[in-house]
Amino acid sequence: MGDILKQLQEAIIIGEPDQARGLATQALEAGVAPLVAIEEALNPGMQVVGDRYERGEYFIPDLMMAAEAMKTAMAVFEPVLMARQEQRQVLGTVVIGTVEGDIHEIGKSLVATMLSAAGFQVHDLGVDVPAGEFVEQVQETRANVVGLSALLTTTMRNQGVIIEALKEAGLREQVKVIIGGAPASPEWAQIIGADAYVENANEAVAVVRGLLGSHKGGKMRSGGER
Ligand code: B12
Repeated sequence: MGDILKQLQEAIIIGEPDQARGLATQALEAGVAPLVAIEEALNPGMQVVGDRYERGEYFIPDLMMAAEAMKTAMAVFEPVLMARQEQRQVLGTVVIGTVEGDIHEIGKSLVATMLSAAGFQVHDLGVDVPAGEFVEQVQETRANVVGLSALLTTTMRNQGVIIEALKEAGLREQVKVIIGGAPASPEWAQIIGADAYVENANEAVAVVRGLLGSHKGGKMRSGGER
């Protein structure tokens, strides 16, 4: 079992989507829980990829292939995670996306998956999402939480732009805003008026639970609840 996870991690690192799909399937068949596979193979694999890029050993095409391998493996795990979630009560509604101008999706998608697996109803708007679309979706889904991802120093300011747009639309009071991505920080969250900076996908679940729990009346109703 440990072997399969090691091989899966390697398939991410070398950017082999077909191998990643096969190994993810094997892991499930061997009884590995999807969250364990994500935490022990996919995440550390992407970490290695990022480190190699930063050391100049990997280039953009390597990153694209690793991202593709990561996505195919996630596509195997997601239905299983979601099936488990269906049996649970929805804890809240989250609208999440990567801000305008930014196409980094892996971290945002991981956070979305972890939140879904933990029992939140998640609306993932994808990447390069304009402020207006966040506002519309918050209105439409009556979300409790908005998650804003930005990986570039040039796009992180759009996290602040979205918060301003939520204020202008009169929605800021009804949602908690969490931000994440490499250039963000607790200080940045404070500057732009976000409720929290979150460092990684595991922390996201705890932080969102905490933010909603502290909201008046304890657990919040989700917009999607019937
Ligand atoms: C993979 C990658 C890419 C891939 C993205 C593929 C994809 N489909 O997503 C591609 C090749 C497309 C790419 C393109 C570019 N990239 Co790039 N990329 C990366 C890289 C190596 C890894 C990012 C990643 O996926 N990490 C793995 C995930 C799991 O981690 P994560 O994203 O940090 O997410 C975690 C946390 O941050 C947090 N989090 C993230 N988002 C959110 C949101 C919420 C709500 C919460 C709660 C938490 C949270 O939780 C996540 C899970 O634990 C980083 C380097 C790095 N170390 O970050 C550079 C990096 C981000 N890229 C960089 C650059 C410069 C670019 C390009 C401009 C390159 C170019 N010259 O074209 C373009 C920009 C394109 C654009 N307009 O967006 C720079 C940014 C520098 C800066 N300070 O602005 C970095 C830091 C590399 C570097 N050191 O130079 N990139």
